[in-house]
Amino acid sequence: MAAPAPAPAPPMAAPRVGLLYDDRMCAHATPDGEEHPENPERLRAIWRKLNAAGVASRCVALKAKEAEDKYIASVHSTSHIKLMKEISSKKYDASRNKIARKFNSIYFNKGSSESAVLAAGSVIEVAEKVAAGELSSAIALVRPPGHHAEHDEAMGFCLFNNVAVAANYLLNERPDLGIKKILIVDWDVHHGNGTQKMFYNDPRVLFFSVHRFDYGSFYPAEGDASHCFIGEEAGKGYNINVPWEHGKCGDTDYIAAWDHVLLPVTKVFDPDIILVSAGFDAALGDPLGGCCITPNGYALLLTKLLGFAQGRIVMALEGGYNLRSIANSVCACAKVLLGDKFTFNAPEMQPFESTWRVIQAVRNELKTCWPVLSSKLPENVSLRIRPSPSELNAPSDSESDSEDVAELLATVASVNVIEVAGDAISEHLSKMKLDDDNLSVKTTSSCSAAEQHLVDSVKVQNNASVVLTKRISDLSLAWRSDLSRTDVWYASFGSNMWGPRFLCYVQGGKTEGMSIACCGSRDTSSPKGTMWKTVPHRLLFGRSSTPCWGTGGVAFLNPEINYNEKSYICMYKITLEQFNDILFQENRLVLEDGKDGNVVYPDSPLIGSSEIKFISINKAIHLEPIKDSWYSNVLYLGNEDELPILTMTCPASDIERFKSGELPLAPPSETYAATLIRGLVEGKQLDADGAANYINAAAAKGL
Ligand code: Q9C
Ligand code: ZN
Repeated sequence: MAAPAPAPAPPMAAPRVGLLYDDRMCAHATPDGEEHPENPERLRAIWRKLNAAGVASRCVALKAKEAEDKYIASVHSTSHIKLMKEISSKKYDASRNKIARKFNSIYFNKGSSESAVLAAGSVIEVAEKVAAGELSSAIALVRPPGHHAEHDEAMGFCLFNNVAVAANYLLNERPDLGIKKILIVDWDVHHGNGTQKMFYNDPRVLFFSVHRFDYGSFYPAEGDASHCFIGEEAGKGYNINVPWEHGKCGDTDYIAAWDHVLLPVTKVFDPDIILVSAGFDAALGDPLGGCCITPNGYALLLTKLLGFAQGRIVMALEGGYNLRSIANSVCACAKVLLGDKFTFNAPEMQPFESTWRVIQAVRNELKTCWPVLSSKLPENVSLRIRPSPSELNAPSDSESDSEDVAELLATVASVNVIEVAGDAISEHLSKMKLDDDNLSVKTTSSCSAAEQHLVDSVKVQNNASVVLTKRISDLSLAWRSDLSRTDVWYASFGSNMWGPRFLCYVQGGKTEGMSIACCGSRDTSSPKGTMWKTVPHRLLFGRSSTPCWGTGGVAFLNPEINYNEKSYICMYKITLEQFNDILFQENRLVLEDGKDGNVVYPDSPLIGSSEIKFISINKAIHLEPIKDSWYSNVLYLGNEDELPILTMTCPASDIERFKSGELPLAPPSETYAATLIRGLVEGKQLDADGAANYINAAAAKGL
């Protein structure tokens, strides 16, 4: 007799998903209707979308609730609570705006106090219901946001730290609910500085923040957003930062951080509930974030969290400033919580090489606290090179590409139709292709020498600001060791044609005629070769004085090729790391820290490997960050020995300004000219008269 067909599994009870929306949190707005990214339309746009998509009606509707002072007081000072609760009253009518200006990125109006108290209370409300099992999970659509708010300070559009207040409420006020360990996942594009500080030595709260860091320059631009900040005392290991080096990070980068950092640790930590500081400003199309998580990307990140804490997830809105993006992203998340299955139309994509490097650095920092992070990551992973500076500089909210983004958003919003379970998707996405080209990164650690150098140089100092500098500089080690493995030809057409003068940029010091000493490169090894050439570019002398050579012009090369011209260049084979240090010195970007003569190099390279690629395609790269300097243009002069020849000059737009007289043309000073001549003579390119004629002719000829 044939076995009877197995009965179909009984359908799982539909999850009860709380959805908190309350118009009263739209009261907080700019005082005189000025435009602001953090505005009431954000909540309304999300609410409209959830209703239009039929999602709101599938959730349990919740209303906002005020937070009691004593709960807010678990993370904020009494004076801060008092000010935030009174700032909207008549008493402050005359001083409100002035007080707002004393904070960093804050406005207040007559509705701010009520919205702020409701935002904090609402996260408590939903967290309590999820912890109690009344709801499976919940989304609190709150504003003002919270994660930048500090103990005694409003900051970054945030008045009270809503998520921190709710976490403390569960831990301290409700032992009956049995919540002993909380995971806070902060996927807002900005670092959750407030939350980090509030739980920095508290092992009951594992705080995980993934954010743009950009070597310390992205808001809030504090060094404590770096991966080196892992918590203190009992809380050591319970603070995890994943600091992106640049924008344009998207689904795969975040998924890599989940798969290789957050999830392994979460599995060991085994939280009782997960609170998500759910900003959506890392979404594709966000005007502030510059990243590109799609709604389905958020859905996947959330799906991966649902496997922990018995699915008890509370999402609290933080940032997110593109109305379409946040509406679609929240909608996708709500569907995940409701149990919808979805497909991920994964295009062929890989994480950035910087993502891989950051993940390695994070794991390395935390591996003693979380041994699960000491496992070996796959080697020979195929990675995307970082976006070029021009790609990164292209503002994502500009008129020019807003249409493209709108189109993209429409597409990603429409692929929400629903077939395959999250697991298959995640497997597909987290699978990194084995290397088949030359973009692979070696996973062996090769920064130890540089690291040691840095450790030595900071050992003698022990104040907090120095520690911060050290911490930030730790990140620069990654690019330094990377770029130390690439060689380029640096070509000089000016005083650096004379070897001893060039060596000052490598070894430090000064030679005859120079009024200022150079600090040198961090790697002081001598060039691996020297070679002369001529190039079809016009040599000119412009500007009226230089700090190093005094009165008189400095040499430039017209970036445009002109076959009637012939200029001499002396090329030095150096590492790309040294090239950046020379670029820094030429443009006076190296800061001297007066006290003990220490020098501080910029934390990020101007020319990395992907810029090299970009330059060789586009022949030149105008470096926006130093556009008001002399040599903000790196010009590609072809290859020698398979290595690119790079020089530094002014951008083409300066040539126009030289022509119009807006920038002065000026002959070189005598000492400066003598140095160039000496270079040409000692380099055996011309005899003394010939060299003098060459320089004089270039100086005398109009443009
Ligand atoms: N140059 C949240 O997303 N930007 N806050 C200030 C100053 C402030 C973001 C820029 C961004 C705050 C919750
Ligand atoms: Zn943000």
